[in-house]
Amino acid sequence: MNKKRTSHFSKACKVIPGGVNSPVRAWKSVGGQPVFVSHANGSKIYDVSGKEYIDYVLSWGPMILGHAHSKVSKAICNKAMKGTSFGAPTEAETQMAELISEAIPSMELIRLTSSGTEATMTAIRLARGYTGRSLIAKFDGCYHGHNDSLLIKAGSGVATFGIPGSPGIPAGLAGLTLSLPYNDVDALQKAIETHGSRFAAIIVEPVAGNMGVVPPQKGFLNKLRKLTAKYGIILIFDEVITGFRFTFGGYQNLIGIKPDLTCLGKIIGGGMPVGAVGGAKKIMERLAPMGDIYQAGTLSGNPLAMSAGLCTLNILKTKKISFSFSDKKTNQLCTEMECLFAAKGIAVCINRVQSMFTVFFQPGPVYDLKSAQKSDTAMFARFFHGMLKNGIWLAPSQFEAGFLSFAHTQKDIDKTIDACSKTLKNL
Ligand code: KE4
Repeated sequence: MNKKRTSHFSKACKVIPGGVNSPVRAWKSVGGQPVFVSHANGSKIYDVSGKEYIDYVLSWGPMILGHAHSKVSKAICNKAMKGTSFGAPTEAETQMAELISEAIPSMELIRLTSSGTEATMTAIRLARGYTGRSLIAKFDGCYHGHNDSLLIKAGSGVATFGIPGSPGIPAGLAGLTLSLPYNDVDALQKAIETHGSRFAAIIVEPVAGNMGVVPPQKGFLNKLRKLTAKYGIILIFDEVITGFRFTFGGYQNLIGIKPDLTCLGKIIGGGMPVGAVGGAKKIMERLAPMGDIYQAGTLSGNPLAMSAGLCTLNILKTKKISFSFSDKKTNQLCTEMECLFAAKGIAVCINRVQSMFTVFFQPGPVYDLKSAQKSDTAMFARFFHGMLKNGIWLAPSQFEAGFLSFAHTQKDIDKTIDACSKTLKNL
């Protein structure tokens, strides 16, 4: 183990719980000590010993243009010279809201926050306040940030409501959330017909990324939209990952489904802290100070986050036609990895949606949390460490998504395939 690495981690553990500021960074599910990063550029990330890796985590999605994009970094620096936060309205926030609303028309009014968690927390409070109802539903394996109402363990079946997914969450609150199997239209139908008009909202990742990549099956989201509309239930699309990942807009643009509220994050901040909740005017105008449902944030719409985000979105806007560019690379990467695994007789199921993918260590198919959990996580961990050794930085968990950026080159793909071939030799 690299000495520098261990000293960084042991030092961190003395003053930060688990040595990290977000649990997944601690590598608990793959073992070993986490690598400390010194810097990154384009598709590459460098650890404190100077080792270079091709990065497929991209800070969990935001870095779609690649790290330290010259225009984005310059935008942040220029803005920083003029002050970093004012706690007063700025034009950039209006420009951001206009750009998002232009790209995602269902977001008629938008409130900016500093994280995806705040965005989904606000969406849930807004839905409850607007409908006057308390129950909400989510889907097993979908993650929406660490809000008390959404960090719950599914009860068994569609009748039993959730239990706290973490100590510190009152059972009474968890008991207001029902968690259903993703892609299970029958369970959804049954739950809504049983509780229908008691639900304030149903929140969904339109493409799930937090159990590994699990695309929506045909008809699932349409059914969800139909049933929620029928019972006056607020449909919330959590597009924190998918927003501006597949197109200049949301996944909703590609499938033609209009949710009532949408949550964004990650890409719209260009690597700076950001979140956004937006939707139908009649709902959003209930937010203070226009309405009576309270929500706030010292750094919401922060000038640096706006400059990084606006720069990123404006560049993506010009790339509109070539989003498929990174999709082609993802397809090539996944197809060639599939061939390598098959040649070794190792069963994998690679789920992908355009530029996001997950290699599940199992024959598949993987279409919900239960099926995802059949994966051989020990084998994944060995693959993770093997690829790391061969200069490839994958997400340190079987149940996360891998991402490509516009900075990933053909050479990166070729090197990754080569690294995969080397890794499989010793798997
Ligand atoms: P943040 O509060 O971390 O900005 O966003 C929460 C969130 C909301 N919705 C979705 C669909 C998300 O994926 C996330 C956060 N994603 C995780 C990784 N899958 C962030 C990584 C981490 O927790 O460190």
